Amino acid sequence: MLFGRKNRKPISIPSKKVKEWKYTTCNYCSTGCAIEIGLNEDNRIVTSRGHAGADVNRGKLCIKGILEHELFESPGRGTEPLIRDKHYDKFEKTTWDNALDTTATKIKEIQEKYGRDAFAVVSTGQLLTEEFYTLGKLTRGVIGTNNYDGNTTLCMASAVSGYKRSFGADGPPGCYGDFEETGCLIAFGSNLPEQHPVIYWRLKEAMEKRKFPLIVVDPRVTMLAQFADIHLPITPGTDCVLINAMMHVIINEGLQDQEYIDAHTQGYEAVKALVQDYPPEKAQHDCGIDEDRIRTVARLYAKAPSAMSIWTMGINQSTHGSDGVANINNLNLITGNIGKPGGTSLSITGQCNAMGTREWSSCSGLPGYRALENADHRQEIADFWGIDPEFFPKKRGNAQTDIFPAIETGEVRGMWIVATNPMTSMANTPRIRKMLEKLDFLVVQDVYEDVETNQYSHVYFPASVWAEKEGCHTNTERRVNLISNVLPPYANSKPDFWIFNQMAKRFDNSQTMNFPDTPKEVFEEMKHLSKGAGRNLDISGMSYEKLIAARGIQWPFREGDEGLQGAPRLYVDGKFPTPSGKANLIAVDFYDNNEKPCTEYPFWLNSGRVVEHFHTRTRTGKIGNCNKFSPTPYMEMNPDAAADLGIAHQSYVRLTSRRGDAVVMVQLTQRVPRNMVFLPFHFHDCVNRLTLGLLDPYSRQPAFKQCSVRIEHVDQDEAARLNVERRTY
Ligand SMILES: Nc1nc2c(c(=O)[nH]1)N[C@H]1C(S)=C(S)[C@@H](COP(=O)(O)OP(=O)(O)OC[C@H]3O[C@@H](n4cnc5c(=O)[nH]c(N)nc54)[C@H](O)[C@@H]3O)O[C@H]1N2
Ligand SMILES: Nc1nc2c(c(=O)[nH]1)N[C@H]1C(S)=C(S)[C@@H](COP(=O)(O)OP(=O)(O)OC[C@H]3O[C@@H](n4cnc5c(=O)[nH]c(N)nc54)[C@H](O)[C@@H]3O)O[C@H]1N2
Ligand code: SF4
Ligand SMILES: [Mo]
Repeated sequence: MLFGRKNRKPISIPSKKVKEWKYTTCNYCSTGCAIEIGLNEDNRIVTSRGHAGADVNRGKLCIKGILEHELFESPGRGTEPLIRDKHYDKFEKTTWDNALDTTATKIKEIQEKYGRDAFAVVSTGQLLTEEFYTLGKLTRGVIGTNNYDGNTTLCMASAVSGYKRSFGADGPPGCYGDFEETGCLIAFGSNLPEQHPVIYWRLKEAMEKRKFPLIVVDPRVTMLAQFADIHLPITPGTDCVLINAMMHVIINEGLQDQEYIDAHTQGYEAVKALVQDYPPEKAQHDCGIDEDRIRTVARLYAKAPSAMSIWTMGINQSTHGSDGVANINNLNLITGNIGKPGGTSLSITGQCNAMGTREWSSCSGLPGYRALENADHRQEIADFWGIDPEFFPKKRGNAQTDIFPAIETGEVRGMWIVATNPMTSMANTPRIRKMLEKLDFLVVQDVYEDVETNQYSHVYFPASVWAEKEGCHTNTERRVNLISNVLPPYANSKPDFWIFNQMAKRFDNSQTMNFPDTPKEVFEEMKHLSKGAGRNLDISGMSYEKLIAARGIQWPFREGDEGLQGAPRLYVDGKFPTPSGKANLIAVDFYDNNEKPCTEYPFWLNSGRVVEHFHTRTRTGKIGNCNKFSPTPYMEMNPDAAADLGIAHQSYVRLTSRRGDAVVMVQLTQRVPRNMVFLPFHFHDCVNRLTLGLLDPYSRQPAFKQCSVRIEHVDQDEAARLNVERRTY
């Protein structure tokens, strides 16, 4: 047989017959990849590709993005509004008018009887920014409840709170371009290759061009840890101890940037005094990293010409989440690594538009990072919306994790859940189930009617998804990008924007207000509200046309700014939006309040994600080429621990915690230490039946990653049957 070029048949890729490519942005994670969707001559979607001209992804997409166009016609999509009188009755199809009228009437009834805050609105990080702004106007300005928050409390709340405490304002100060400039990078509790694959690709490319040390702090040997120069397998929940010990070394060896500290920060003496209690030889016993490692890493970081930290849920989802973020900021401030190329504190955001909701939804305040606590801000927004400022509460209300327990106490009687699935995603779901059952009225607005939370609703609003709508997202590096409307809404689903506008019409006090008909007009309102001297969140120079031309623009981008390039970094001049203009160094002491392994529950329960699935699998569970990689609830377990207990690879076991139990399949792997199991949280009736979810005192974010469980044998046949039965798709 002959080999070689001459005799090789060329591979021919069948043409997809794309007639037109339509521009949009990915709707899963916060990386913010620009996508082109290919339509054939019948206007049907045949393929997708990463946009080669987009700075974020430069032609790349991950498995979720490349298959995202299969969502539009995936099983379980809501086709018509549904209604039922009582729980467990069968849902009946109804008209939009009836669904909206019934909901508006119920909201009014509950508010009249029990007070305005008795009706809660729980939102998400997955709508378009114009939709967030409109929902905020509706909730704050029309319905008027202070029980208004979103799933970002499960996700980014600690980052927001930490940024505000350190710098005086929210907003990640760095950008992906910092990878090209940095001299050292620490990643705390962030598994980029699986959770932000295209950010990881940017990092990897930068490291290939110019080698710099990558240090990964994670109790698991994640994919990122496998690529790291140094992996610090930290004891769960103790990152603050590690950082304090690093600062101890830096300060005691005189490696701090005293000039930067003196010119741009306040509170240094308190931090310096506190970290004296954290010598590495003592800290090692709490954080599980040996003292010499701590010293090596501290010196490496402080001596690098520039150094940066990134983090995700390993930090945020902790009882020390906000403190962890403040402490990462401390580390960067004392080494002069804020606002300079390659020197930054870059929180990697979670959901595609978790930034958009922080900026514009009014969940935690008023639009454009304004605060309910500030009388001038209340007046300004009330004047702009045309309402009485006294209608606004004078301080922020409950976070999502406090709204749900307020159902138990009878303070919250009705709820509108938009684009989130708390029956799977909140901690201790047996308790959440009881809360949902107790509500007098629940309306669920979701793309899928088979979403678990919908089992407890009285009314269901079928929402349109992703590119069936038009509007913006903001990604991890503050880049605003456009989702263009590629397809009409599926069946009789409606864009969330339309639903909010229709609901507003049903309340009297919207009569004097303006609810524009198109997202583009809303964008103009937001631009107007973003203008102002000294405001970083300024988008007044942007337009939909410019966003497409630039494939996304970072804020601030002010009216009159030349070109199409926003600001890559914040705080470059060392001025911070605090009263003194200086950043706050905050002494962060550690206290140990987690549920920890004990004789009865000897394993740490850690949870997180895998690359092929997104969250509660309402979307990726329906895409065959995503779901096939992990269709079954499973856990990672260390082979030595399994041998001790006589547990075989791919067998089923029961996990039990103080809250509940779950049956999962075992995957033996050295990724987890002997005293830990790791569960992807994507599956219903699984990890969150077990979790405790203690709350961070500042951010109210749950510690999803730290509690304890025991492992028991189960009947394999019964478990297999159960596993098949509970697989809804
Ligand atoms: N494929 C995919 N990508 C996603 C998502 C998805 O569902 N699927 N979701 C998006 C969203 S909303 C988010 S928030 C992000 C989350 O992105 P990541 O935070 O990167 O993902 P997780 O797997 O939740 O957690 C990351 C790591 O935290 C570690 N960890 C646990 N406890 C600790 C601790 O005490 N300290 C430290 N340092 N680390 C700890 C875990 O071992 C885990 O490896 O991903 C986004 N991207
Ligand atoms: N144990 C454990 N639990 C966790 C975590 C963990 O790491 N461990 N992570 C937490 C984190 S970081 C997060 S972000 C949460 C996520 O938790 P959820 O927000 O509950 O998860 P999703 O599955 O993304 O739910 C979003 C819902 O919105 C719907 N949807 C999508 N697009 C649209 C739209 O345009 N309009 C409407 N109306 N609906 C839409 C989807 O179908 C889906 O049902 O989970 C948290 N829970
Ligand atoms: S990396 Fe994130 S934004 Fe990019 S294609 Fe994947 S899921 Fe979408
Ligand atoms: Mo998240």
